Amino acid sequence: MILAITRPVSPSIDRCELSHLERVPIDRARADVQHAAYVACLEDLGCRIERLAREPELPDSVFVEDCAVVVNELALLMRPGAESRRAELPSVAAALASYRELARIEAPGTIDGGDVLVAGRHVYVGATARTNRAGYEQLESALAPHGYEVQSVAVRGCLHLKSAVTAVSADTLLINPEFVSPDVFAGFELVEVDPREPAAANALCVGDALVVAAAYPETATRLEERGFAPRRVEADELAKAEGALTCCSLLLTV
Ligand code: CIR
Repeated sequence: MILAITRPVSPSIDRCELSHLERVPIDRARADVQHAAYVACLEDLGCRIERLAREPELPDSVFVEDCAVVVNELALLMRPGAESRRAELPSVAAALASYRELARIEAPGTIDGGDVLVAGRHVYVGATARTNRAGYEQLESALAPHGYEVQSVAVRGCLHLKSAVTAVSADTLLINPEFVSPDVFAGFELVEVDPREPAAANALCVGDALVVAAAYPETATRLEERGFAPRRVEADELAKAEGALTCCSLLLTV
């Protein structure tokens, strides 16, 4: 069974961190509706949902993915690159402690979960403004003993590695080649986003199912042409906070 840890949208989301987007007003009610539909989709796909308490003072706290990387062997708590986000960790750690042994990235390391793509035994780590070398090295030390091959990846023009590339099945990645070099991912089948939809590379794999953002129909068509049957969810209000689909949950097999 897949457990999905989620957290409702903070009422202070308007004060979220932004790196590559202009700040525009976020319609809280609409963001709530979209988030609820996202959670309902996960439930419909068979996930058990564990909802963390809303965090009124933590603007980005809906994006729980950035707080941890969870593999079968352990949960590794991140140390987010944005200081405003570090207070999100304790509640995520408390939830994960029931299911996994915990380990932590310590200062001076910084790393956001959005920068860590786990694809089988391969772990790709974005070198971004949020993730530094010390964070990368600590993650490698934590995961390599469990048989994971960890690799640092250059990323340009977007917030996180998973803004640029995500797994859509065990052997296929969805990628925007403008943001990350396809050459890095030798051995994987690649589906490129439609060039008119640069933000479309973030899709969420839930077991054998695939969830994509409704805002990127051309990329969804490309996936369908390659034999995928993606479900669409509306997430454009959350996208104004620079968050996408993987960011809104932590998925773990329990
Ligand atoms: C931030 O800048 O940290 C948030 N506004 C967005 C985080 C999105 N998370 C993700 O892509 N994993």
